[in-house]
Amino acid sequence: MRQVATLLLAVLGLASNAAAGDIDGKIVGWSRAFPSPEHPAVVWVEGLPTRPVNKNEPVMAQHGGQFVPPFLIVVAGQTVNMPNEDEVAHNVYSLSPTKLFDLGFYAKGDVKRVTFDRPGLVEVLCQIHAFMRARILVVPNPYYATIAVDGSFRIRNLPAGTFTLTFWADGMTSFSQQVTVPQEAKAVIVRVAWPSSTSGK
Ligand SMILES: [Cu+2]
Repeated sequence: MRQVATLLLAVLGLASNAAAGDIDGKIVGWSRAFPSPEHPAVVWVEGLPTRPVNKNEPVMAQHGGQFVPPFLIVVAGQTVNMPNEDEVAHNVYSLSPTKLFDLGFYAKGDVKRVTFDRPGLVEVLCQIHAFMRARILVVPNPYYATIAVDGSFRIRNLPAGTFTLTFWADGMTSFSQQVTVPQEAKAVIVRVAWPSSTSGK
C-alpha cells in the first residue's frame, strides 16, 4: 500500500498580483541518494492547460557513440532534434508505448526530428550500438521543475487553485501530492516526504 506523503504547507507573503504564485518545494527523507545527474528527479503539475513553450526545439544528439544528453525533459507536443554528429551511422528508435518510433539509419550531419505528443517516459536506443541508451521524459505541460541535488524545486507562475503534483525519480515509483496556491500567495512553501515504500522499482 502506498504510503501517504506528509506535507507541510505555509503561505509566504502577500502579493497584490493574485494571478500567479510559485510552488517552492523541498523533498525530505530520500530513501536513497537521490537525485543526482545519473538519477534525475522531476516534479510536474497535473491537469493544467498548457501554455506556450519555448519555440526552440530540444536537442538529443548522437555524439561520441552516446546520446547527449542522456536524459531530456520535454513538454508534450514538443519536437526533439536528433542530429548524428558521429562519423558512423546510427539507427535511433524506441519501443516505449509513450512513443514508438524508428528513424532508420542515418549518417553524420543528418538531423531527424521526433514529436512527443503524450506524457510518459521514452527509452531511446540505437539498433547498431546496444550500449547507446537515453531517456526522454515527456511532461504534460510547462509547469514542471527538475529537483535539485538538495531536494529543492520551484515551479513558477501558477494560477491560484489546487493542483496535483506528480513526483518522478529514476528508479523509484512516482507519487502524487495535492498543493493549493491561494489567491493572495506569492509563493507556497511545501515540504514533501518521499514515501519510503516507493523505493526501488
Ligand atoms: Cu548507434
